[in-house]
Amino acid sequence: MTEASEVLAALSRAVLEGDDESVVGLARRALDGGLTPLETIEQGLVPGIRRAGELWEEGEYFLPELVSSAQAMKAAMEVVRPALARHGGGGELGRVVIGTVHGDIHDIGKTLVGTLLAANGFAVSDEGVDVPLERFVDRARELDADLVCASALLTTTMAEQRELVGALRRAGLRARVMVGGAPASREWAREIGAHGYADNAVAAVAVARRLVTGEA
Ligand code: B12
Repeated sequence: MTEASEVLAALSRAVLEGDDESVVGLARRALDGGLTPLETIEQGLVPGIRRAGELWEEGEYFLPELVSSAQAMKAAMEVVRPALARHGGGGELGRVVIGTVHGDIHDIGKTLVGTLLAANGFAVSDEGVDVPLERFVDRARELDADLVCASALLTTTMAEQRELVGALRRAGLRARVMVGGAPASREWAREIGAHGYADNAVAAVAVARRLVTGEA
């Protein structure tokens, strides 16, 4: 095994085991060793947290273990995020409001999407988790947002994405809507009248760019 694949495997394991002490050192080692922040996240951290979710679904993990894995993932993200955000930009591509919908506290994917959008030239206002519809609408109005991004990780909260499309339309705002999160899909986005969907943060940047520039 190469040093890179070793450190990525160790990162996945540390997230899976909820080892938030080793995970921080390993994340630094990955970056110092030349892995990009995205490689570190997508090939190291994400497989670990996804596996934790599978074990939870299979009844092997209980909620405390899932919470520990999420904490380890977040600790590592704190190390990787500054490197990811470094490129920055002046927000010249457009103004984005992003949040996780009401009733939902999953924030790892949403924060990753927001960070990558900011790193690629969007001015991003991250409203956090459990964001009520009115807050999305108010912020979109205040900022004259080009794009509103809504994350939902639960089948029970994804309906909020539909409500959001309607609420923004009723408010007469011009902002386009992009949705995402594990239960969402292209078909779902089409069904609820959202303008865009992406299943990962890199694709989200490409879709956002297309939505605000109007390019195909
Ligand atoms: C970590 C985790 C938690 C952590 C969250 C910690 C945190 N601060 O975020 C904790 C332990 C707190 C948690 C709690 C719960 N969870 Co949970 N959780 C997960 C888990 C394992 C991983 C999610 C994650 O962070 N993935 C890593 C990130 C990087 O990926 P992502 O979120 O999918 O995001 C990517 C894409 O989806 C996309 N994306 C995300 N958002 C957006 C937005 C836009 C606009 C776009 C374009 C793209 C996009 O880009 C991201 C980056 O590539 C998932 C399993 C899974 N496979 O998703 C379950 C999962 C989502 N949880 C689940 C459940 C049931 C719960 C609880 C209800 C459990 C309980 N009984 O209390 C609670 C819900 C509490 C609430 N009200 O929200 C279920 C949902 C089942 C369902 N179909 O509804 C899942 C699927 C687990 C499972 N397999 O059953 N959870």
